[in-house]
Amino acid sequence: MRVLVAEDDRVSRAILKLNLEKWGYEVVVCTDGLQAWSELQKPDAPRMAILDWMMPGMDGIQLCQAVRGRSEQPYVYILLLTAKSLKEDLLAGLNAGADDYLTKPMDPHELELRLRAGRRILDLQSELIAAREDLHIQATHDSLTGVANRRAVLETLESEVVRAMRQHVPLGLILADLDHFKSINDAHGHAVGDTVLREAASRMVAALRPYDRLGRYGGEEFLIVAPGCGFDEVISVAERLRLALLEEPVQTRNGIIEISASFGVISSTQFNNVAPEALIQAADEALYQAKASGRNCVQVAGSVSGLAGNPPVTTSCSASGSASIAERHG
Ligand code: GH3
Ligand code: MG
Repeated sequence: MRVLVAEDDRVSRAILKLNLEKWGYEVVVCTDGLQAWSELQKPDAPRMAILDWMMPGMDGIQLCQAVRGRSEQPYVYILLLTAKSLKEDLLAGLNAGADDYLTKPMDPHELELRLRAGRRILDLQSELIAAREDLHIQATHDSLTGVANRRAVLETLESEVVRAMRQHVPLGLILADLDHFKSINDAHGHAVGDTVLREAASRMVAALRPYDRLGRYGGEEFLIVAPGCGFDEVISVAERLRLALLEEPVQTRNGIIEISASFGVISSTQFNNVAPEALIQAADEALYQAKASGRNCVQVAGSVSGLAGNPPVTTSCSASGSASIAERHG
């Protein structure tokens, strides 16, 4: 573990450094408060700091206050070191944000034990943060495919609809459903079906831009929110996804399996002030039409209340592709 030492007295600084290195710490030495503040602002700053109270530039109390005044930074465990021993001084130090306090002349053994206690607190805090992040991932991601889950992608849709309306930029929405997926499960078993689902999700994510969001909407159905996509762009994104699934069969433990999907798409350029639910419904109806027109194709939504009124459009339907998929999966 790295420890920052801020101490203007040369002898005390040398003793501290020597002891800390003996106990296995990597030491970042600073000779005044300003230098310490600059070190503590670096992205990989030490998470433990031993600060002398009286220093030129910025004193230990000011440093404590500056560190605690930051938000969204990893917690820094601060131990104040001072010749002051009055109770008011101790309280002022703790009030400024110090975690612990040691009076000079310091007892090296006591410092070692206090630093150990500080490390326990930092370790606990890291575990808590990791557990919280883990819970957040579980709550927002689909455990099978690793993509956003239904709730998370719907939240993205809601916020992107608001943003699109406020900034007067288009927003694309795509509903994708794997074709004849049930027959893959029936022919090869559920585990192979899971492999296909994972691969399909991963190929679609790879074919999207970083700021598009794909989520698992249902069993073998995916919802894609594509910010900035007008009518033509959302069709071409869906077409890219369609080809990403089609271009190569999926490798499974039961051999290779060819897959395809059908797509219902809608763009905000087609509507005025329409609720996310209405958009999904329109994309869902388009998806239904894509299935009805032979699958393995992209269908644009044509009728939703509030739509500016583009006629239904079927694009890139691959009749031969869908026929062969239909044959393969019965
Ligand atoms: P269509 O082309 O009309 O969409 O036909 P389909 O067979 O894809 O659709 P259908 O709704 O008949 O079947 C979907 C299947 O997806 C049924 C369900 O058991 C399966 N499924 C849903 N979730 C999972 C999952 O997590 N893993 C696996 N292996 N299968 C799943
Ligand atoms: Mg399906």
